[in-house]
Amino acid sequence: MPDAVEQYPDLLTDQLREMILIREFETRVSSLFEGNELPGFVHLYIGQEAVAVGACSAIEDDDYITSTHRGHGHSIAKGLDPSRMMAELFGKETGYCSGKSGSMHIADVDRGMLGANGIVGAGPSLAVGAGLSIQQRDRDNVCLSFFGEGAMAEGPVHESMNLAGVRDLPVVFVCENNQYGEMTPAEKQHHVEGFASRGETYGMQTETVDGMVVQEVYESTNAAVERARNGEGPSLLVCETYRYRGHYEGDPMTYRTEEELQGWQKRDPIEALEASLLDSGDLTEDDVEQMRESAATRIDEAVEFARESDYPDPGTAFEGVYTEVI
Ligand SMILES: Cc1ncc(C[n+]2csc(CCOP(=O)(O)OP(=O)(O)O)c2C)c(N)n1
Repeated sequence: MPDAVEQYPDLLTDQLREMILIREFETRVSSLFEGNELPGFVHLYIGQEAVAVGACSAIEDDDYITSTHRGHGHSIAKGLDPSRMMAELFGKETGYCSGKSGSMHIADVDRGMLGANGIVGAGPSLAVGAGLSIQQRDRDNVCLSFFGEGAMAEGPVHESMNLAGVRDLPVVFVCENNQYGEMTPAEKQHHVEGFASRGETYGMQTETVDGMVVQEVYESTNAAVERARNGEGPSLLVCETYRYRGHYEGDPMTYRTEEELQGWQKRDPIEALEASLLDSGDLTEDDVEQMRESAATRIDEAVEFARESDYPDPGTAFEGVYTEVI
C-alpha cells in the first residue's frame, strides 16, 4: 500500500507549513510573555501541532471546531489570522475579541471557530450544540471538539458524548492525551488503560492514534468526518501526544524528567514530516528554509500589528459580553 508521502505530498507540504507557523507563533509568544509584554496567562501547544493540523485539514472552512485553554494551534489550523490572535494576546482592540478575552477565549464564529475555553471540559457541550444545530438545519457540516485527557474526567464531556451518541450528532471528539493534566500524570487521574473504552461506552467508533504523526491524525479524522457527514454519528479519536512546555508559561515542571521530554522530542512531528518530505524528494533543504523564514516574517508582522494597535476604550468594557436575544 502506498504511504502518505506518495499519496498526497502536496497536502503534507501544506501541513508542514502550518505546523511550522504554529510553532513560530508559540515560540514568539513564549519570549513575549517572558519579556512581560503579554498580560494574563498563556498555555502553549508546542509538541502537539500534528493533532490540530492533522484534524483541521480533514474539515472544510464552513465546518466548526471547539477548543481549549491551549488553543493557539487549533485557531491557526482553522485559518484564523495570527495578527488578530497576537493582538488579542496583547489585549488590543484589533484582537478577535477586541482585546477582552486574551489567549484563553479567542473565537471567530464566522470561521467556525467556536472558541478557546478557560473552562476545562466545556468545549464538547458547545460542540453538541453545534451538532444539534447542523442536524436540525439539515446541513452536512461537522464539528471537531478538541479537549485534553484531563477534561476526560469532567462530567460535561461524558454528558456531551452520551447525547451526541444518542442523537447521532455530527461531532468528532478529539481527545489530546498530552500525558498531564496540569501537574498530574494521566495514569494518576484515570483508572483505565487508555481512553478508547470511554468512547465505546457511548456507542461510538473510537480510535487511538499516534498524535505525533500528522498523517495518522489526518486519516483517522477524515474517516470520522465522513461517518459524521453520512449521518453515522459521532466518533472519539484519542491522540497520544506530549506538550514540550510547562502547563503554563513559568511552570517549573518538577513533575517530569528531562529524559522523558527528550524521548518525545525525538519523535517531533515537524522534524519527522520534514525528514519524510526531504527523503522523498518532494522538498529540498532550501524549500524548508524558506518555509521557516516566511513563518518568521508572518509572525514579525503579527507582533508589529499587535504592538501598534490601540487598547480598547474602557467605555466599551460591557459591550460584546452577552449575545443579543433574537
Ligand atoms: C472546570 C475547570 N476545572 C479546573 C480548571 C483548572 N485547570 C486548568 S487547565 C487544567 C488541566 C487540564 O488538563 P487537560 O484537559 O489534560 O488539558 P491540557 O492542559 O493537558 O492541555 C485544569 C485542571 C479549569 N480551568 N476548569
